[in-house]
Amino acid sequence: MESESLKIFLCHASEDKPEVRKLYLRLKEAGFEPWLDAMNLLGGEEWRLAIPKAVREAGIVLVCMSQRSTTKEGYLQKEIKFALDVADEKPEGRTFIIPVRLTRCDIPERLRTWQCVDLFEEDGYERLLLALVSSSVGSSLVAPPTPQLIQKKICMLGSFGVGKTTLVGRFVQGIFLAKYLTTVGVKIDKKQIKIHDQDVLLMLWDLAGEDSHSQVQLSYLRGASGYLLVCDGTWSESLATARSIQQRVVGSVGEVPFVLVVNKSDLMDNWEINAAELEKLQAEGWKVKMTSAKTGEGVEDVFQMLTEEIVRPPSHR
Ligand SMILES: Nc1nc2c(ncn2[C@@H]2O[C@H](COP(=O)(O)OP(=O)(O)OP(=O)(O)O)[C@@H](O)[C@H]2O)c(=O)[nH]1
Ligand SMILES: [Mg+2]
Repeated sequence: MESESLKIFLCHASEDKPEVRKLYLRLKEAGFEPWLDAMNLLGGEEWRLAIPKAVREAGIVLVCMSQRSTTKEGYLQKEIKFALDVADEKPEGRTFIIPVRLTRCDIPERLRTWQCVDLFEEDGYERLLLALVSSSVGSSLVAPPTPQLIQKKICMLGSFGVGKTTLVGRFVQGIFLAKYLTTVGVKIDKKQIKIHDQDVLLMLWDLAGEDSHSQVQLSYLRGASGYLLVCDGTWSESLATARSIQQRVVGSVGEVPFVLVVNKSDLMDNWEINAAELEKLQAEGWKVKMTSAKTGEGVEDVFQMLTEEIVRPPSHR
């Protein structure tokens, strides 16, 4: 996450530890700062003191439960009570607790006022990420939220290795990530921009790229206002993959604004994608833009272009 990550306290019973540990690792990958006693407690630190401190410092508490744990009396119950007390001190309307069901089970009475997420459902994890991202607005913003601020979710889609993560790194942090570290699952970042005097907070969902073994997980597109379809100018096959992804997006979520990003424009000597091919796509109505995450060429423009497309009323597109 940009600037400061959202701190997430994972409240759970020992029976659910293996499941919760998996959730902890996924949330860490996604750019959050989860807190799980087994992972975060330093040896010798007094856990009875450390836990209330961690709950108080958390931006959000996930109360993880299952059939196994909801019937059990014990520390989980104490943690829930403590989290509820802290929640009482939070400003009205602020999401502080999200009950998370790991398996189908009854939700304890006192947690029923909070919107629950079912992790066992097929798109449970994506729903949880959405809830976390919307609740983190205000906790780690570039500027304090204003009533004029609108929030838009944008996904980065394309083949593996085309530069999705590097483009986000250039745009958000202004740096070039030379080392290739493939993205696992999803990584979320934020950046606030201005479009015609309108402040827009972009939630950037950088997804794992597509390869011969795995397709882009389109369930992550839920709630997205638009996407950057990235290909690598030095690799013509990545354009074919981009076209195939775009068709699948239309088939699964319908027409969503997008811009085709032809990245690595600094490597013109090894260029494979020809201009005629791109002109053909433009003639079909595609928005196409060349970028280099290395030099920064076109990077700001492409995010700006997509956001303009998103905030413009559909009749003006
Ligand atoms: N020369 C050059 N290299 C780039 C550019 N953009 C990305 N790269 C390099 O390409 C490699 C892959 O970049 P990533 O951003 O990790 O690619 P990705 O699309 O996120 O890949 P996956 O996460 O595996 O889907 C890295 O070594 C980057 O440094 C660019 O514009 N120019
Ligand atoms: Mg990546």
